[in-house]
Amino acid sequence: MSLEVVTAGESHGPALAAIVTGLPAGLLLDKEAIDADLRRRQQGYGRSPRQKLESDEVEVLSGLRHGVTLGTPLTLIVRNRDHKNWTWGMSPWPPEGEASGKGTKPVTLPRPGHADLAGLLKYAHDDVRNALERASARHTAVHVAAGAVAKTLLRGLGIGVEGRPVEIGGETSDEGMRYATDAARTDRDTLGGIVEVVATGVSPGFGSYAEKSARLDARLAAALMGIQAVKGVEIGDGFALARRRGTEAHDEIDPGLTRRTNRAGGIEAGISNGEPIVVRAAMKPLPTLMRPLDSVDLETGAPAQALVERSDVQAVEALAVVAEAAVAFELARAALDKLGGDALVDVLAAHEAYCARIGDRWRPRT
Ligand code: EPS
Repeated sequence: MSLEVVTAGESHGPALAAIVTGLPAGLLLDKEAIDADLRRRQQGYGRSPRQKLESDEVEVLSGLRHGVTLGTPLTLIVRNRDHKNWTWGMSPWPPEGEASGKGTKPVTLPRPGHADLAGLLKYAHDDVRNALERASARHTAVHVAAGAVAKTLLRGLGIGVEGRPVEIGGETSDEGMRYATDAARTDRDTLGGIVEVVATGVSPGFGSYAEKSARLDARLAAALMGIQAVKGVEIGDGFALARRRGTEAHDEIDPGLTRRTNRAGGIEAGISNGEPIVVRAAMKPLPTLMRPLDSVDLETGAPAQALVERSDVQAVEALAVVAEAAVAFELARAALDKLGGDALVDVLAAHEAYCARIGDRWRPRT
């Protein structure tokens, strides 16, 4: 059984949920470590006032007993504290009593760049809210919880995964990123940026060229493109490779099987090659704008300005945590595809035997 996750939940609904299947039994989880990643995702310099309302914390409904996985589906829940302001507007059942709180009036002003218009047309909704609630990046919270579980498994295999912002609003220094965020806030505008995720300690041989769906680079790209607002992904030197000659583009192999460079970003032919895995994701500026773009009022068909709501100035630091979780989840999936095992002890034994076969230098250093 492959490692998989499905999630559910609306941004202002009662809760977000993730069901993770295919985890081996015997993995010791640490609630504090999962909550620490949830907190990291909420921090960041450009976050919206919404983050003052939320203090994300994981709850587990199944698949875990006394902190140890059972090898059965693991259900993770993160509650939306803001739901208390939307109990009428986001009531799962027909609401009772007078309309009160938020979300009581239909949204008819689609924001360019958000799911609003295409989602409304696709699902035959008459309230944009029915599209935007699920399209919102809010549910990245449960993906981060699932990623924290994946990181626990990876740590046992000697693999570390870390994400960080490398560019915000075109600026690459810490100070420049803050300055750009402040300037955009003053101008009541939003920014995008680029994050980088590096995974170290990955043995060669994760992923496969046998099928395109098994290629590790394809899976990482899909996982990262699946995150809200991501418009580009590159692996290793990525797009820059296209502008180089072959003699300047590849990573020469030394007798000890080490590489002098890592232009491939640790993946050749869809398989990890033992070098650090390096991936980057590009995020567009957030589409909820305080200075709205031109749109149309779907109720009247007349030209109008798009919906104005509270928004983050930028969420690139949050994306770094979400991208880290996505990469960790895909690496854990590739590791379990390679090593199998219903129980963690079997996974670890298979990894040990595999590392012994390909050479001692690949043994995890934990
Ligand atoms: C989001 C809009 C904002 C963000 C939200 C993602 O939410 P709201 O509409 O409630 O102000 O704050 O992100 C989160 C709530 C979060 O926890 O990351 C969107 O439209 O994608």
